[in-house]
Amino acid sequence: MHPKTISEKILQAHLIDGKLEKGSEIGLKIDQTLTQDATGTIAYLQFESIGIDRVRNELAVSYVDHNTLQDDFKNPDDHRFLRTIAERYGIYFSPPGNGICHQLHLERFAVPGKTLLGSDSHTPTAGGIGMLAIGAGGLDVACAMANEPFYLKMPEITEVNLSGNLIPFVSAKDVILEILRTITVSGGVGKILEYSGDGIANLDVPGRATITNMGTETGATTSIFLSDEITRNFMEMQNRVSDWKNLNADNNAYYDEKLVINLLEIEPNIASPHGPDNVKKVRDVQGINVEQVVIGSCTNSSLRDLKVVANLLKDRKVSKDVDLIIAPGSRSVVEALIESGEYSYFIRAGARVIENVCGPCIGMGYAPPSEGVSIRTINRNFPGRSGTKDAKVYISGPETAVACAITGKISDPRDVFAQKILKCLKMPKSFPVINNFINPIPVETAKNTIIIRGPNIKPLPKFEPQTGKMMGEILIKVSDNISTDHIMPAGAKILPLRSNIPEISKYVFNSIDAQFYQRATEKKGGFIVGGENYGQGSSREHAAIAPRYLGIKAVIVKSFARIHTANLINFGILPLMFENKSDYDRIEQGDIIEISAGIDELRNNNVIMKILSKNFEIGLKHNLSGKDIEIIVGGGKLNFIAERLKW
Ligand code: MIC
Ligand code: SF4
Repeated sequence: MHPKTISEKILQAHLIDGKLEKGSEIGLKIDQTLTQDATGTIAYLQFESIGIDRVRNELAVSYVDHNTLQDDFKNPDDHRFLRTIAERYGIYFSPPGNGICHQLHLERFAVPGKTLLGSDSHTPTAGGIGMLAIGAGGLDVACAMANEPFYLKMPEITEVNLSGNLIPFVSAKDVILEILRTITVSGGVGKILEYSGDGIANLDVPGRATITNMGTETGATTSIFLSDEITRNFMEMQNRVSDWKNLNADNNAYYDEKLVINLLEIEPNIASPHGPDNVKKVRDVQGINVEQVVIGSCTNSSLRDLKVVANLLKDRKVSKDVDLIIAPGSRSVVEALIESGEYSYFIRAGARVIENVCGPCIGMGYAPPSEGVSIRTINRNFPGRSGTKDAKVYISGPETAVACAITGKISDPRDVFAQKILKCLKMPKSFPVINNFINPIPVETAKNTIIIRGPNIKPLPKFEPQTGKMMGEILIKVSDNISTDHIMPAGAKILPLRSNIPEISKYVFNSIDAQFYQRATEKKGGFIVGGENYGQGSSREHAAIAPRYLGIKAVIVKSFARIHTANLINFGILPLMFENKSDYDRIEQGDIIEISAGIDELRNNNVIMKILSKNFEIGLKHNLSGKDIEIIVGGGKLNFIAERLKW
């Protein structure tokens, strides 16, 4: 037996199908699942259509944290649907206001050595505790709840070696921003980032979770830390030390690649508009006027982070030019801050403390002013995501965010605060555990639960197979790093339509091309052309279902992000790539094309695209497994699973 990495140990223990050989397809047993409301409504409709009586995996949790504004019936109807369907099928339910899914999962459920599949791209947050946690589309999570294996290509494993100590006012967020600067938003695609080195001892579990959370922005399949005494202390604080186990890589374990980071060299970092890898040293952009600061999100809303924020705000005032908004990660975090008296430091400083939700991170209110500069401790600053198209959103750690809130300018915290503030930070011995979850009820009672559906919850559309000879127009040609926020925008206006595919489809590509919906409808569908890393960002399967609903047959790009590719496959859209990337320059929006993609062409990976309007042809390729081809040829994964489980 060769020495193993942490990832290999967990993968091996959960392997149902395939071999742990780089690039080959593996099927994994999934222990735990999580959903959040914005992806959950469709995921549970899909689960329901699978037709089993109760969830079959170890633990399934449904969180409500995204769509929490209730300015009409839509969101509360969705919440009620989610509560009743959770009761019906044996799922833990976390009502709105309880907290942000990833923060809560880390506090209450994450277990070292187990697997977690979540319908949210930041599911790898639980990697901070030593869990193999992967983000996926809702349909894949629905299948995992039915105990179906989760399939993926065996990732490469990259060792990220952290050495040395962090300097004061530099924390986990600055570390992951440094990694993003180094490897960019596509540097992690097809990889697991596994952390090692003596520098890990500097990082508590929330800090590790900040790093694994934002590993998602590198495109990585997941990120993971070991489980050690620090993990044990965290779990003890959470009153669930019995879930702890020791987990580490074997000596001399083999990694495909190694990245070395000396923590001592890291300074306060900030990602500038409009991408999480556009990272600069705070010192290099200091002095820019700031109008809004947002502290929170699944990246930086832990007790550790908010204690730092509270103590930096103590006896100070937020600048009159700045709106400071704080969204804590959970009720327990708030309770601990109330118990210690630190909560009042927010209030006295003039901060607006809002509900324990995603809120501003996903544009659910709290949009910045026109052309405003907003400093946020979130993980994504794609254009328009904040709700204000021309806002300039920067991403920083909590220390820098507070420095900016106080001075009204982008400022390095080392210049604003005295070191002694951080030295007097004290973590409580135990965490006030507030369990406001609604627990599963026995199966016999659960069977009688009536699932309540409001008028906004529309049935899932049925899709017919679309392969063979496909003809149509290139409806849009986009550039590199197009995110799912570009394809299917979120925000307070569009998010409430997540359970209504016909309605939400009207907003596909809305932020970059307001005519797209009309064009796609008039032409009865067609094709999308894109550049590198197409579909980066979220797990939202709506970025595939809605284009599919509009008749998109194939997406042809230079390269794809992982979760979006899986979602395209699940909904029967062909994810194709240029054999020769320079062919991207030879085609334009409006070109009429024909693609021959019958089962044989797909199996032989020999797909030809004819540009009929210009009279030339080019070669395309794909990364589809045999099973993916079957799914696409059958019209999508729901049809495939129906066949497999013989409904
Ligand atoms: C995000 O941060 O973009 C979201 C909103 O949490 C998404 C999920 C969604 O679109 O519902 C994600 O990260 O997967
Ligand atoms: Fe919520 Fe933002 Fe985290 Fe997505 S990234 S789960 S919107 S807090």
